[in-house]
Amino acid sequence: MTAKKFNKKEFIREVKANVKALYRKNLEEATQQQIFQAVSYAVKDEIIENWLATQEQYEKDDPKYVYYMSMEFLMGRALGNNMINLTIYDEVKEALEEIGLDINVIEDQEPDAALGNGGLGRLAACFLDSLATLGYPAYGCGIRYRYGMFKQKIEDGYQVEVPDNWLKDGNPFELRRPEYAKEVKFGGYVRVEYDEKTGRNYYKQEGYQSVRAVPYDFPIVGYNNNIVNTLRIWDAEAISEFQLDSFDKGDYRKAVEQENLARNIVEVLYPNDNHYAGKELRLKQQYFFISASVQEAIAKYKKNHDDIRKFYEKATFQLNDTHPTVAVAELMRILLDEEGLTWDEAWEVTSKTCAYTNHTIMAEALEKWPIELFSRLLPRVYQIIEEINRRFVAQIEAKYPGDFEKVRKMAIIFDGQVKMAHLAIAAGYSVNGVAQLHTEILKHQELKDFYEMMPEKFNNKTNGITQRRFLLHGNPLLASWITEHIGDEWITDLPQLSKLKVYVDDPKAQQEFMNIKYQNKVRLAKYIQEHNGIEVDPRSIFDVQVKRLHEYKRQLLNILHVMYLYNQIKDHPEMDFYPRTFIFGAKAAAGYRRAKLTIKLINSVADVINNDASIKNKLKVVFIEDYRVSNAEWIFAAADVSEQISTASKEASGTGNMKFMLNGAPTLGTMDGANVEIVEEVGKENAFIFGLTADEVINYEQNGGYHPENIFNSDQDIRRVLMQLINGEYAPDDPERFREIYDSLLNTKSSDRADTYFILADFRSYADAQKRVEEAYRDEAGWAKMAMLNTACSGKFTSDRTIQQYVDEIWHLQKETVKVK
Ligand code: GPQ
Repeated sequence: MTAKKFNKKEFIREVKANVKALYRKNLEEATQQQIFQAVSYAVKDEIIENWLATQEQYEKDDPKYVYYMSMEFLMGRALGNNMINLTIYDEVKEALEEIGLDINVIEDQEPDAALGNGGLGRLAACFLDSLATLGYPAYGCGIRYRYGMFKQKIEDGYQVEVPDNWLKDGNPFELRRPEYAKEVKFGGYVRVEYDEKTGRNYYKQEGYQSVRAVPYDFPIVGYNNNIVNTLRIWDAEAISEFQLDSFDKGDYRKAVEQENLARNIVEVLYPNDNHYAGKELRLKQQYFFISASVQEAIAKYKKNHDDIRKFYEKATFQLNDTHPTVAVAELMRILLDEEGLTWDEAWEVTSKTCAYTNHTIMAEALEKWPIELFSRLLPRVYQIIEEINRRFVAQIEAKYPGDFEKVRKMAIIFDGQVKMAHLAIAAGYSVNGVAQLHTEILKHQELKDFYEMMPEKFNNKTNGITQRRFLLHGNPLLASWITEHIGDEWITDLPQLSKLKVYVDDPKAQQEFMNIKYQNKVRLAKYIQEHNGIEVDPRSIFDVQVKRLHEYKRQLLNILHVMYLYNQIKDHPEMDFYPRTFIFGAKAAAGYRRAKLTIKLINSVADVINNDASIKNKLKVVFIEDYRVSNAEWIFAAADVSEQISTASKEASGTGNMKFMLNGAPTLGTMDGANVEIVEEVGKENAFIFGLTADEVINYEQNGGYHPENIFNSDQDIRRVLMQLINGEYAPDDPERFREIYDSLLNTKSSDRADTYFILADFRSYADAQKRVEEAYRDEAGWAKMAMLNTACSGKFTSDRTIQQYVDEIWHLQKETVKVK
């Protein structure tokens, strides 16, 4: 299983040749960006043989593939990761040094492939890495957005969104594959023809508009195993006029409309996380990439199989949340209208092919499309969903005779809406949540009726992360230290990290471990100085909350607590207080007003505190601009404390929590999502747990009885902090600026319950937990042990384990091996 030998001389020669061929320049004249391109093409050359060999091997073995269908793949940078997985990172580093180049600077030229919002998109990227590393045949199927997740600038404390023109310098790793282009049709109407001979109705979409879907392939390099899978993302091009039906030829207006459709459809990623906005263009995006991907999966199957009724033996579709659920109906459409199967035959194939992952219980994330919009845009697909619904409702009625409530709650089409989750559950053979607690809540609360009707479909797959990116690449010092102590098998077998447990009481090992943490803090401090102009002390506790900005994730609880600490220090200047740096990183959806105001609040508090010389640098607050995969790798490596403080029951899993743990940062968190399992692995004494439990939260939500105003009235510290939101303490120029946040916590006049996310309920126990963090940190040996135990116990949270469970319990794929020639 060893990769091809790396030839340094040859590599340098190629980099130089690439600079010439691409830019007609010698190395000395080239910019760092140009050198990045040249190096990337040289690395791509190392990949291409394996890519070919893998696809040949698959062709020969005719395995079953998983098609991971996702609106988002948050890949981050490719160059560093590809070098890591090819196991040529150190060699390339040396080669570049030889010609006077710094690999870090070269890597830093690459824009992140930010084709995703947050956890859901990054999970998809980690899964692709694990699939290739474990040797499972897989395609990632998605959209090649021209503009990915916006870049975040902070101006006067406010978030400003800047377009992410990630393709402007060209993308060295992608491969355009026009030979696999597909036509995707929108709108028009359905004509039904009865065929006397077969006695069947035939359905034809007419008067439609179409776009040409053109795939771009990205190599997904497995770790040290010669396997290269493919991420296939679709671009939209206009159908050129000579391809138009003779009927449409010369229809100028239609030609222009089709061109606009093509231009708009892949223009931009919707920047919403855990939130459904119901935009027509979003549904177009969904159908666009799904239709193209399903067509391609079928075409691939038919190349060497005759019986389409056995399609599911060679392909399975994993639907990453409900966003790709239209795949169910599109597969039915092709099987019925193009392959000529009967309904029952088509349904058998579809329901053995599709599986669904749920990633949230947040009500505002549930996708429900108005039937008017849906049927206008996808007339034939809508007809098919109506029929799926008719049959499903009949099943419900058969099982629960006379119980109309069941139909009301479970139907796929109801109240003028198509409910995508219901479609995914009714049609799929598997429904999974992403952490134990989350799956239990699905089974017994959110999807209770579905679980009662079809319990066999439900299962849990606790999320995971790839250690190749988030330790081996992101934290090279710790990675080397671990390898020195326990060997390098952890790179593909993360539970090996438990072997580190014998070192947790060893003073020398403790010191080395904490020294590495310190160096990573220095690296981050430099980054913060360069990007934020704020000086932070690497000896202070780095207390970090990085994730999307959302009310349920409660960045507000964190910053209110910082305001409280500041009050304490001001009141008691002599108080013994261990210096703390509170680090935030978060993008808010462009249209999420309250989230954006929270960013302003964090920056306003930072301004006051960071500029108050009287507190002698005991407190610093930093908001890292443009939090994304590439800077995340450095942030996790440098963290002392991992803030995972969502309202219990609301965070389906979390995956950032796992990246912190892997890098030796204990969790300060609620018993929510995968935090529960983190505590299970590392022990309660090696985490800082606080707050209401999921059951308590759900009980309040269902039965009432929560009164934040009572807390406000009885706790003077809390009252004071809240008053500071409206007395101009942090907004002298506009004391009303943060009124909305204040009102959200106390005012029941607003439509929803005051303090929807139980911030006041959890404030005291959060502050107590923070106190425990401080005490624990003062005990150097104790802290080192705790940090090391977090790394040592993080083995469960590799995405390799998650993927193996998907393979064993859902997909049933066979492992492939590829030899190099
Ligand atoms: N998640 Cl529905 C997202 O990142 N975006 C979404 O739109 C939805 C879910 C997250 C979820 O909030 C986290 O708890 C999970 O860890 C993550 O998906 C991956 O499952």
